[in-house]
This record gives sequence, structure tokens and C-alpha cells, in this order.
Amino acid sequence: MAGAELRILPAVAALALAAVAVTAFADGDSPPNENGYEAWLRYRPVEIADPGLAAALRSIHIAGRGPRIAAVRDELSAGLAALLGVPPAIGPDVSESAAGVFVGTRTELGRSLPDSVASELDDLGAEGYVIAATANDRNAVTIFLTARSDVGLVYGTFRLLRELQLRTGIANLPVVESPGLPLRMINHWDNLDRSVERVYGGFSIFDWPNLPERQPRYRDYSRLMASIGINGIVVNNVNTYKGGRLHGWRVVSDEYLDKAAVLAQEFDRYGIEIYFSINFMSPILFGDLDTADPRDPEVLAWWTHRARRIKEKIPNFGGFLVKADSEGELGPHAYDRTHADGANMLARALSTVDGVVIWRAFVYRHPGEDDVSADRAVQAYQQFAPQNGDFADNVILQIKHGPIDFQVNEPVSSLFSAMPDTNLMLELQITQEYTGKDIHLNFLAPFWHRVYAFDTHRDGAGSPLHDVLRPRGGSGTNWGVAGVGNFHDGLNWTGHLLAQSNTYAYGMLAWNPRRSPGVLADEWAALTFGGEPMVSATVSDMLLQSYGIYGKYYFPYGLSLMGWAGGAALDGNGDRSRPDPYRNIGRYHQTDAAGTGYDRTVATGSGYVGQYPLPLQSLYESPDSCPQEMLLWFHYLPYSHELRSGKTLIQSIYDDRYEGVERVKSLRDRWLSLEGMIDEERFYHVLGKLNLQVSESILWRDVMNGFYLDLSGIEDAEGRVKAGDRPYRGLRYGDGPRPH
Ligand code: GCW
Repeated sequence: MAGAELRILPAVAALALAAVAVTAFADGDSPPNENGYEAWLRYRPVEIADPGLAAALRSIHIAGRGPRIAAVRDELSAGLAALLGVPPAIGPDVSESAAGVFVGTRTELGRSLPDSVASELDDLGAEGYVIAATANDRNAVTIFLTARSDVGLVYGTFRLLRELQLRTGIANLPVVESPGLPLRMINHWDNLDRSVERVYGGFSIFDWPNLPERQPRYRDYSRLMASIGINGIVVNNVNTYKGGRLHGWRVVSDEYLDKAAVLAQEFDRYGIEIYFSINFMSPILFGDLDTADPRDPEVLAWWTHRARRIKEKIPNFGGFLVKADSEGELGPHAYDRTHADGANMLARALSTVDGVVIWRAFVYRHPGEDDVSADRAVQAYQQFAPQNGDFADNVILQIKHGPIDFQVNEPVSSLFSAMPDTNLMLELQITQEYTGKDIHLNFLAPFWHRVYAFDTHRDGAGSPLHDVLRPRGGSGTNWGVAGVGNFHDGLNWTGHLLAQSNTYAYGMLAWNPRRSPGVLADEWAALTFGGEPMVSATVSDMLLQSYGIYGKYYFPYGLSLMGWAGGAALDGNGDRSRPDPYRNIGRYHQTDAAGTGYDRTVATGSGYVGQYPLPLQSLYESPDSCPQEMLLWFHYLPYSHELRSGKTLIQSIYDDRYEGVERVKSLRDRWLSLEGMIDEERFYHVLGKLNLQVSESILWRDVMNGFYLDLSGIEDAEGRVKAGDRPYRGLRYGDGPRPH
């Protein structure tokens, strides 16, 4: 196979390589049942129309050795066998045959890689990959999958298999890809007893009591995560102590490291590094020292020893995630030291093993410590902005997308504009603590896409958030995104099957924050339900509408934290998915007889608006220019305030909640229209969730509208919300009947 004879197939010619689906069920029958465990790696049979491509896919040549090459071999062998119906021949030989798929790094493939393909790698980083096809004079097709490192081959392998599943064949060759964000992480809020905080897909995947015993789920989880480009996983909850109720801090003890080593090995096959949430007080908790003061040399020595110990047992150890001086988890403030003092001490310890410290910026004064009327939104900036530039190179500051707490329609945090000399990490919440739990369909990609694109004005106009995570002028790779995961040990991983789409989209956006949410929804629907155009189009449309619908019956115009009902989630935390608007009056919203919202303006409010660069200040300071979906997040307004639609605020609040419920019902109708086209197991599972969503949205509508009537005394102009007819007035979780 000499490079000179080959011509690179251009995109147009490659279109002919498209595959078509094989329908496995007879007309009139529902497709065979599925439980959702395979997620987007289902690999149902496809028919390859082009004989050249079909022949190539049957002959796989993989160069190289090691755990990731073994993973590539396993994925191609199982994936192609399932897609094509015949197991491919797989061998290491890269020199003899003319047709086939040739997989290997540039170094391994050597001279068999045509120059034109090899040169595509020049500008790609370590994780990028190239897929290109060539044909010789006899039309024998050769596909090259190459990269600079074996992890790039893992990503390229999943891409090739995905293209085949999507039946685009390999239409857009050559594919030249590298990730937009260097760190693409999942944070598990999982405790060592397998309970989880704010997660609704079951208990923890990580079965600590039975580790180091291996379970197939560990590998399946690693495959799913690598297939969407995840390269770092924090295996335990950021809350490691919680007043003594949790013992997550033990995860870095020798006993747990032996268990974690098994997870780490599974991750390593797929290029994923393992990270641990640690407790800043560990030297004391472990019983070794009587201080955790970051300026004490013994404390540094203690952490350095721990870091080395971890690295010895776990070569793909990435670093620590730290929640300190936040919600009762102690930190450097206990010793009158700053966040930077604390983070930099850990960073010194970790620099001996090439690790990073991810320090969370989620701080505010603890409830009860002070005046409840203090605005929580201003507090993280007050603590961190003055420390810009104080953090070591291997420290990353992890900032939630909004200044309060993963709220719907919350603005992007002012901190992203204010830390130009600091490595940053965006924190998103994939698990739906505030966005509907495992009940409400809520595809978050359109929202995340807006967050990534948000113009922070850090370096003047045109500074989108995904660019300012990297320090100004910096060339390192210590920055990226973390998503609080929603994958757990339930059969379909996420509780609500359709919630898998959020993890898929999260990974894809971390790889390329510019990808369109519409395309991601289409892709996920096709991968999950097969390529029937009617099914994919309907599911995709449902996903894309869902965030807007949720906003219609949930908190009006960006108000925060009105759902905080008692109730207990599995881990004993309150369940924020039920409405309880009376509870946080004064603290998170200022609703009274005259109006609603929260005044965060410079002129008359908490001054939060003043933390942004000037162009954003002028956008948010006035209700006239403030984006309407976050109007009440920034402003307290009278009920008579006229919105752009010409309606009063109070009437819009009533109308939106009614519209929201109707639109949830129409989501359910859309789903019902797919009966018989989706297997019964998954069809009825999702239908059950949508039925619940209808009743929950009615609860939200009636509690919120009852609350607003109660406080404002203004009746709904349409006559639906009127005095004396307030079924849910003052309702608290557990108090009253569940509406139907
Ligand atoms: O969103 C809040 C959650 C807490 C969580 C905390 C945090 C892990 O309600 O459950 O604790 O934020 O992000 O630290």
C-alpha cells in the first residue's frame, strides 16, 4: 500500500458511503423492548450500501499496545460486529492489505499513513483525531483513523462508530477534530455509603463496600463517558463531612485508595483521570496532626505525603476538588487564611505528582450566621475577585454558571468577567436539582449553549465565556468545565430515560461549545431510538421545547429558590422540586403586596449589577433593557409593571403558568403519537414520567398562582385565579391533595 497511489476521498464522494438502517421488526409490531442501559451506544444493525466501505469495515488493522489500544480494539470489534452483523477481522498488521480501517497514532502507523492525512495532525493537540478515507485505482477503500496519542484514537473510534449509527456513513470526511475545552469533567455528588446528593437515577455507581471487586457497570460507565469526550471524573461528593454525617474525606485513605484503584484502571483504558473531593481538615480528621493550617509546614508535608501515596497506587490520578469555607465544610478561613493560601498549599503538594487543585467558588454566608436579607448573589465575587492572580498555576477556580445556585434563567456569574489571571472551570448541573428532578423533561443544552456563548466582556466586547475560562495570555491546559453528573446505578442510569440526553449534550458541548443544541437533540434522539425520521424529529422537538416550557410554570422570570419544600430526598436533603414560595420571602425574593422580584440594581438594590463590566451593568440595571427571562432576578417590580407584550406582570405570571401546563400536555400528546414506533418498555416508562410532569406542573401552577393572588390581592383577568377559590393557598409539601 504505497501512499502515492492513493487519493483522498472528498466529502461528495464519501456521501456514497452512507449506511442505511436495517429494520429489525415486522410491520405492525412494536420494536423489541429495551431498558435504556445501552444509552447512546446501542449499535443496532445498519446496511452499508457502498461495497467498498463495507469491505473496508470488515478488515481492521490496529497498531500499538497498551490499555487504550485494547479499548479501541474492543470497541471496534463489538461495535462493528453489532452494526454489520459479522465480526470484523482484527489484526495488528498495517503494511500489507490495501483495503481496511487502519488505526494507530502517527508514530505507530509511520510510513503507511499518507502525508496528506498525517499533516492534518500537525495542528491538533494530544486529544485530537483525524478520520480520512482514500481509494486506490481499483476502488478499494482505506480508512485511516489516526491521532497524536492513543486517547485521540479512543475518541476517533467512538466518532467512527457514531457516524455509522447515525447512518451518515462517514459523509463528512476528512473529520479533523480536537476538543475546545481541555478539561471535560463529571463531578459525582456520591457518598461512600452509595447515597447521593441531589441525584435521582439511583444509588452511586461506585459500590465502595464491595470494591475492589469489579463490576461490568464500571467499564460501561467509562465507555459511555469517553464516547462523549469526558476526560476527568471526581468520584465522590464535594461535601465530605457535613457536620460528621458523611465520611467522604476517607476516600484518600489507603483502604479506599485500593478500592479506587480499580475504578481508576477502568477509567484509564478510556483516557479518563480520576479525581477526589477532599476535606481541608483531613490532617486532623485522619488523626495525624492537630492543625490543618495551610501555612504550617507539617500540614504541607502531610498533604505531599498523601499525594505521593495516591499517585503510587493510582497513576492516572488527576487531583483534588475542594469545597472549603462553604456550607459548613471548613477551610482556610478557620486559620484566618485566604482561599488562595489554602488552594496554593494543596497545589504545592500536588505539584509533586503533576496534579491540580480544583477549588470551588461556591461560597456564601451560612444560613443563620447573619442577616437573611443579605444578598447571596454578591458574596462569591466579594471573596474571590480581589484574589485574582493570587492562585498557583495548578489551581483552577470552579465557578457555578450563576451567582446563586444553578437556578433556571439565572444570569451568568459576574466572577467570569473578573478573574482574567486565574484558571477557571465552569460548573454546570446535569442532575436536575432545580430543573425538574427525574420527573420533568428538561433538555438543558439550549441553556448551556447560551451560557458558553455569553459575552462576559472580560477583554472587551466579544469575550464569550468559553474563551475566558483560559487565563488571559495563558497557554496551559488547566481550565475547562465540570458537570454535576446524573448517571447512577438505576437500570437506565438517569431515572428519566430522556435525561440521558443532558449528559450526552453536556459532553458534546464540552468538546465543542459552539455545537448547535438542535443538532445535538437530533443526534441523541437518533442514537437512542433509531433512525425513524418521525421518531427522531418528534423526540428532538420535544427536547428542544422543554426548557422553555419548564420556565413557564416554574419560577417566573428568573426568580430564585421558590421551591424548597421539606420532604426528603434519598440522602436526607430537602427536595427542591416542590413549590414553597412562602418560605424564602426576604431571603431569595422580595415578594409582598405591592410587587415581586429581587432588587439587585446599583441604584436601589443589593448592588450585584455593579459587579459586571459597564456594558453588562447598563444592560441589567434597567428593567427596560434587562432580558425579560431574568427580569425578576434583577428587579423588584410592581404587579402593574407592563411587559414587552403589553400585559401586566401579574397577568403574565398567571397566563404563563396556564400556558406551561397546556404545553406539558402537548408534550405528552407528541409522545403518544409515537405509540407502536418505540418499544413498549421505553414508551410506557417515558409516558409515566410525562403523566407525572403534567400533575406536577398543575401543582406548580396552582401553588404559584395562589401565592400571587394571596399576596397581591389581584385576580386573574381571565377568571381562573380568584378570591375564595384558592385550592392550594399556603400549601407546603405534604400538606394537601395531589392535583390531577
Ligand atoms: O446546589 C446546592 C445543593 C447542595 C450542594 C451545594 C454545592 C453538594 O443544594 O446539595 O452540595 O449546592 O454545590 O456544594
